[in-house]
Amino acid sequence: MTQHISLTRYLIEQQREAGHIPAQLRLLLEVVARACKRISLTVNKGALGSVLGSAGSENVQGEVQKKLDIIANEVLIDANEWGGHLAAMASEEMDAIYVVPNRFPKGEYLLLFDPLDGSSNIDVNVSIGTIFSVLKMPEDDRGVDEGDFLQPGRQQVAAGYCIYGPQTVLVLTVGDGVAMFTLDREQGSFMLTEEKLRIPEDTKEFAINMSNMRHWAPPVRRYIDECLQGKDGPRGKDFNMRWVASMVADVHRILVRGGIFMYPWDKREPNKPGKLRLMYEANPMAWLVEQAGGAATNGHQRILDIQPSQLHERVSVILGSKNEVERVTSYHTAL
Ligand code: P6P
Repeated sequence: MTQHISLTRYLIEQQREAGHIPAQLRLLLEVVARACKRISLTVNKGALGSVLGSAGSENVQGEVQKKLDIIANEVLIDANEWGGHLAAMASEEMDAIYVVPNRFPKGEYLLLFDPLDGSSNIDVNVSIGTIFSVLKMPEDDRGVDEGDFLQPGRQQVAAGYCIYGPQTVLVLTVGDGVAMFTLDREQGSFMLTEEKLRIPEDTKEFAINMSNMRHWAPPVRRYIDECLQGKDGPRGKDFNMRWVASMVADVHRILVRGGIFMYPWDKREPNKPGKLRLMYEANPMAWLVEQAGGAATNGHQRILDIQPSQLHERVSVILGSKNEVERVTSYHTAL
């Protein structure tokens, strides 16, 4: 039987041997993983835990909050605020940043998260997940403010997600490739089940919400039309389509077997660059995908090079198999 090492041992080896992560970052990632375990247990209760349904409130995005959105957010705040490795946190569910209270020591990292992405799927028992991103505090002696978070995604020091599906799987990069850890509920530990993941550079599978087709810009329309023409069309092969409407689930599939995920700008809300958020959805997913040999752009530039101007800003997302992402991007830049 294959021996699986624990997340703890993997992180200690990343710290000790690969020199990729300092002790404070290792401790932070252990705490985030423990928080994800708690969220997984709560999500798995479903209707038995009276955690389903709407919370009767809206988040900063003007979206109806589910009870589990708020619970997951509180679990992450409570788990991370006292450890001494963070200066502040930012969440999709909170308008302003959360500065670590003065009663706790402050550290040198910033943690950003979407505590429960895909929450429209919670009540129908479809996979959802927590997405997280870690940045370093800029070197200066002034206090922490929102501006400290506004760093391009290439500055991330760790990124990952935890998918709550048939298995609970933590997917992580610290800049040394992508590793997957499956939760062993008997031990209560995340165990390494995949590492050095590679996304195939080509694919026959695309993920996009087809109901928005009439609203897309021409380059996206051209790409999907060509896929739909199949082997008799310019691509010379048939394509399959998947859309879970849970970014964590769609990206996990792409990390495991390839594909292209697109949530592009569309003319429904032309002033918004896209639906997904740059800082705590697109950036962590883009780094994971690039670390696995894929690509991630907004149609015009590498997502990880985008200089943020607002904490909750949105972005058009095209990510996955490298050759497909480059094709879609070339259709945009050819205009
Ligand atoms: P639509 C979930 O609400 C989310 O933010 C992503 O996880 C997902 O990819 C997207 O929105 C789904 O959006 O418009 O298809 O419901």
